Amino acid sequence: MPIPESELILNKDGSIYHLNLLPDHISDTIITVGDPERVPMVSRHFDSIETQIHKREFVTHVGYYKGKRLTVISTGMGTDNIDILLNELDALVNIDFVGREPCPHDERIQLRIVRIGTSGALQADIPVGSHLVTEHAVGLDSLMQFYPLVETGLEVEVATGIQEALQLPYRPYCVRGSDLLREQLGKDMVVGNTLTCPGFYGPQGRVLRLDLRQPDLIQQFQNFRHQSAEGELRLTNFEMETAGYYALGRLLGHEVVSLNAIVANRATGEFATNSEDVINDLIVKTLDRL
Ligand code: R1P
Ligand code: URA
Repeated sequence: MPIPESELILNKDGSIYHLNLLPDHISDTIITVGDPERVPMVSRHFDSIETQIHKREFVTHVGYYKGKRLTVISTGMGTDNIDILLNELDALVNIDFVGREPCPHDERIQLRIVRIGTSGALQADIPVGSHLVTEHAVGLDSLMQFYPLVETGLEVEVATGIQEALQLPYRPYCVRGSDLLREQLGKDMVVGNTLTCPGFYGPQGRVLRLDLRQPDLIQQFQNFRHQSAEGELRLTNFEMETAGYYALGRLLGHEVVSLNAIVANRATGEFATNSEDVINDLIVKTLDRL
């Protein structure tokens, strides 16, 4: 059965609905950033740029870096955008737009997707200015209420422990990312466990004019520990997308890694005065390791 026009939505030129891209536009390795203005911060390092396309918050540049074809796309903020990004990127490589059918299993393409984003540290020993690669991601957002994610025993234990510690009415989800990409790109970085929050203020314990339901939310995040045969697991940092990437990457069969420029530390109360430099250093390091 072909996928209906209301589900696989194509623009008049045959491009996919939100990303505005055709299958030929993208490379197998894709760098993603939240802020559209960060796309040229990546592509200015390219030797040449062959394609520039944008729609809404999704700005895409495709080009060559030291002879390697790379794509950089901005996503905006939040896992709802990551749902669009991952489904549409996957459709570009694994769905035949003419026949409107998924490609046969043995012809599926595995993308390498590298998030370069900013993040706040939860622990005092992770300084502002450091680079952190995510091992486990924990999602406090609702995206995985809608997909049959399969989690390992350890992942379920961690997510259940966080539900109990925070007294949440639902169980978060927990996903360990690609070991291969983490080892390739994250060498010399802090290896951490990232909490993905459905917001920047209340869900990250920030108080401006609104009180929180749980005034000690940050302490709960900081104090959480899970002991297992693999050792002690703590939450190191938070942001707003990584768990969505890791979960959808597992479901769709793509390799995904999240690299975080630590621009805030919620234990010490610091915010980086040189956040652009911290991000740029992470971009350059990543490009050279891909
Ligand atoms: C909040 O300021 C935004 O910054 C972080 C969060 O995940 C959220 O998207 O990531 P980016 O720098 O990639 O946007
Ligand atoms: N991004 C976030 O989501 N939180 C922070 O504290 C910093 C960057």
